[in-house]
Amino acid sequence: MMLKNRLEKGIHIMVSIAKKILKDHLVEGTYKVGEEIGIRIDHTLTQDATGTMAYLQFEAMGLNKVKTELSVSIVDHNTLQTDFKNPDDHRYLQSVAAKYGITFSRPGNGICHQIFLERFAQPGKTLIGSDSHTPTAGGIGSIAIGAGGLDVAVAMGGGPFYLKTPNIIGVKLTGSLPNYVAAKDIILEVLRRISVKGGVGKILEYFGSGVKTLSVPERATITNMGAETGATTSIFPSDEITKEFLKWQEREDEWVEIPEGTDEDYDEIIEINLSELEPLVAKPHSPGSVVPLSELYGMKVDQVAIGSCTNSSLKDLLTVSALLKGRKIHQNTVLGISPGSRQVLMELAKKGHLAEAITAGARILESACGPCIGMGFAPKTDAVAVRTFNRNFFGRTGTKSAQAYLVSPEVAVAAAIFGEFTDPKKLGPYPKIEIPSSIEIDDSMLLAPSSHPEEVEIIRGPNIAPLPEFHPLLEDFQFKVLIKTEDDITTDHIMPAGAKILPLRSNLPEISKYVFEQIDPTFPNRALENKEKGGGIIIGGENYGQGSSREHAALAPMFLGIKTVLTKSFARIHRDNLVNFGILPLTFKNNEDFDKIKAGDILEIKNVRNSLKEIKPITVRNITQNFDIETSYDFSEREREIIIAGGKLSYTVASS
Ligand code: MIC
Ligand code: SF4
Repeated sequence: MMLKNRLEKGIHIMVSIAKKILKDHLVEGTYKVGEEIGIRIDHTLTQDATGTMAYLQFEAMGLNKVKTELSVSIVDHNTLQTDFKNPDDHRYLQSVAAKYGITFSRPGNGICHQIFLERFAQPGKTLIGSDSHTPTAGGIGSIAIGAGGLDVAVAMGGGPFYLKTPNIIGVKLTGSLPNYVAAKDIILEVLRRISVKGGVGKILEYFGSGVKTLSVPERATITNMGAETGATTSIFPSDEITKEFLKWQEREDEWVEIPEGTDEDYDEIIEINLSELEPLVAKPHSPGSVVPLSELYGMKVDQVAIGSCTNSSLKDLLTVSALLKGRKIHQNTVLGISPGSRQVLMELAKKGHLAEAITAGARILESACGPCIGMGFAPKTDAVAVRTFNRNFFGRTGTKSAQAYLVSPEVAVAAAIFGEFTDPKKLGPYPKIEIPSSIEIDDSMLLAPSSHPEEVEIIRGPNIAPLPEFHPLLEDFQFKVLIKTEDDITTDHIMPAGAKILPLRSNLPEISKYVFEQIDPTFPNRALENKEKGGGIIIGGENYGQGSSREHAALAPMFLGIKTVLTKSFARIHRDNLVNFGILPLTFKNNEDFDKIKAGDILEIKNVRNSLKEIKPITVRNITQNFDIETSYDFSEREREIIIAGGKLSYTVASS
């Protein structure tokens, strides 16, 4: 019986929500923790920075139309438009959407996750998106997972999405948030407890009496930043509050009830009493370096940025305006606000709230990702930058020497007014925020697909370079250790973003010149020199590739001749992206071998295709130092075939 029918019949099934939805969408495999399953995908989401590559890959699959219930393409990352590159990409995306049955959100309409939550997300559905913060839609009760663009392209073509059956962690919320403590502090508390690796292989599912105290956008703040724990996704139940939100968005008919689980439904439980929480801050350069705000009181703040897909809902920005009203920001602090969507921006503008923020000295930035991804509003040298965003990775602001701290909107406003970290209670009694009972819904920036797709021509500007060639895995190869990294290397280290590099996302040869820019700018040239001599290997520590879903962090190294990445452990999406592009992700069996390997060593792997086919161990020989390195892998049969074929595109085209 379909979940919807069961729910309509009012049968309460005592299993976790995530498990219910996953099982309901199961098309391959057996639902058993750790085993690979394939699930049917109802909705897909792309943004422009990963979208161009995803649609080039979709085009290469040779289909006429997407096969999903709903596919949406949103332009929000590359909106600086310092030259032709961004607008060329936008036109390409618009034409692809019109031709292949995809709804297109024009630049200026807002940040993909905020728009998707407002206008599209539905409880009980499955969504994959080519952005790691896709779990934002978990705030409405959908299973929403971030993935590489190629996985999204395959799902648009009707293929299942594969994942390891996750453990379901119940996050039990009790009590209610004190004034000046926000939803952001709940997810910072989760990060404080489980760190940036604690969610790997898990789904965080929220339940308990505290859930009822949180609105959908607040729940979405939590599921959004759950990505920083490495979790597969995060999810909330769908209840009366969800129904109210959907009604507010004039989508009440899309509501289904999904009752919350109980203690018995979870593999593990984390309990958080909201009444005991205090304002928290994630210190540089990790969302997991969480400390109480009070530890930082008195530290001078140079820049405050409010917005991003984590904290720019109407509720957030009404709170910000109410706190700024009648005040002026500190003369040594700059404040930028980027509203999450055009819907939010229009509401603030029409009711005069924007004026309150502008009068206080705020600079209103475009409704887009903007400073979150280093697209403008970079802080000054050595700045302390206080942001309501979800990531503070090294260099991400656009200024290498800046120190970025992640906080709630309330703490951000206090920092902007007083010019230092301080107790937000100094702003006076907590304002009473009235969310208007109805708002204007204007979908005119959403373009429906063409009703005459055969007449639509795909428009490609000079920035759109063709896809590279993919080669099957060789049986034996030798390669050089080109870099050896520390733990927790992020995709921002591997393939940085920002105003200079992000516009090159559709042009692999160009963007690959910036691989490892943040930590070793000599890497691309050294890799290219070595490419013809057999290629290179990257040696990584724990949690290698955490953060973004950007497949360029795999594609660009592949273009530079990287054949293998050998680490202590991987972050989920990056590992999957390596597989998708035919790079062999291996892990050390003994971490002492990590210590022995040196940059510049020549390594060798023999009989690798055969070993993969027969699931035999793969031994890497260090020729330079004359020792063997035992490695591990946990590929499914499908993944082994993909790697051998030289990546998922060759594999998918060959098997369709
Ligand atoms: C991010 O927040 O790091 C990004 C930019 O949104 C990425 C996607 C990308 O790199 O294009 C993400 O979260 O996946
Ligand atoms: Fe955009 Fe930042 Fe959200 Fe990524 S985290 S989608 S860059 S707002």
